[in-house]
Amino acid sequence: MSKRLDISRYCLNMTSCKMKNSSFHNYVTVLTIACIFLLISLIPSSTILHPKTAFGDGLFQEQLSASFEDRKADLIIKMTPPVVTTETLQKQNQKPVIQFKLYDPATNEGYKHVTYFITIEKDGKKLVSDWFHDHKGDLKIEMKPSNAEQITVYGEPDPILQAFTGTENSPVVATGPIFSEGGLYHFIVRIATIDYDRSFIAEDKQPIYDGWLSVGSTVNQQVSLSDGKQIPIQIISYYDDIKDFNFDTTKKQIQFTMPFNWNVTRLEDQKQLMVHQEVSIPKGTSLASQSYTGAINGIDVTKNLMVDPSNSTKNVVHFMLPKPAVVQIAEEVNNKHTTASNGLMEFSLTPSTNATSSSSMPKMAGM
Ligand SMILES: [Cu+2]
Repeated sequence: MSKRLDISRYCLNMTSCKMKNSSFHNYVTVLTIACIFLLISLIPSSTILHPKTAFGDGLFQEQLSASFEDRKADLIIKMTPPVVTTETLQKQNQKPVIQFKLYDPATNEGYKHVTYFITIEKDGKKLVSDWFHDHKGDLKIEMKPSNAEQITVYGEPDPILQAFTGTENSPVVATGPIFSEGGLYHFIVRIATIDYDRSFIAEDKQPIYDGWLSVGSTVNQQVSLSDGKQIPIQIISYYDDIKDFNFDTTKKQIQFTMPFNWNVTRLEDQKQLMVHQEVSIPKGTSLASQSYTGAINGIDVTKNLMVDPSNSTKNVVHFMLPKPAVVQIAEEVNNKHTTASNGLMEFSLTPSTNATSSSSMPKMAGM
């Protein structure tokens, strides 16, 4: 096993090689979000047996398309397990595995001897930037968050390519301050070889893929109800860390904020944008309800709430805001001139007396 701390010398190539953002990538990304949203809206009428998995996640899989020379190549970036949060990482000692699989979409055949140059960023900061190779074209990197100061990558070094390779039993490992914070992780993947270890694709033709995976940030709070009862509230944010949790006893309103840049141009330029928050409220309490009203910076977002009653002990209320909804809210927030400048998305959630206000999943047999 070898160990390398620094970014390989090849990263010079990376900076000189401009990222290509083809409109096709945009299209696929938008389509992916649309599909996730569609899937969630279809769940009540479908027979999916485990709605929890579809509901509980942030972004855990991306399917990206590109072509090089006259061939098409799709890349799947997939996180296992799909639900990873700061709490499950700590309490269940999760070690999420990120899979990078390159294949021909026409035949579904995987490409072999794939060399990947992978950059992982969070909030624009580069965490990993290195070469990897997998003879079967199915690379797996295990994320092991730790308190170490730097991120280190471990794997078998490929003698020809100076790239990390893994085996079935011992995948490549990235350890250190990676996946230890909640939020979106940005994966930029460039493919350098395909078919044979030494068959390099010309540098200006190497396909580049852009994908995002999210780690949920968990907050646990106790709130005191007016009847004196103390109940636990859990919030999982798949976009950024939660701050300023507050409970307004008289209004029965849960309030919290999240850092957010309201610049509309920035949001429109962002390929992947989905604000997803989950609030778990114990059943059998005065906060439990069939439906809820929600707001973001004072703007009503009740139509973007989904209540999942399938858990026997708690209702899980989801704020699900795809890009068009976020952009629309940002435009309104900016027009008010007051709340955009503090750089916060301010959420509020109140049990509703009007039973039709937010969509609620019907109870499913056996759930
Ligand atoms: Cu190979």
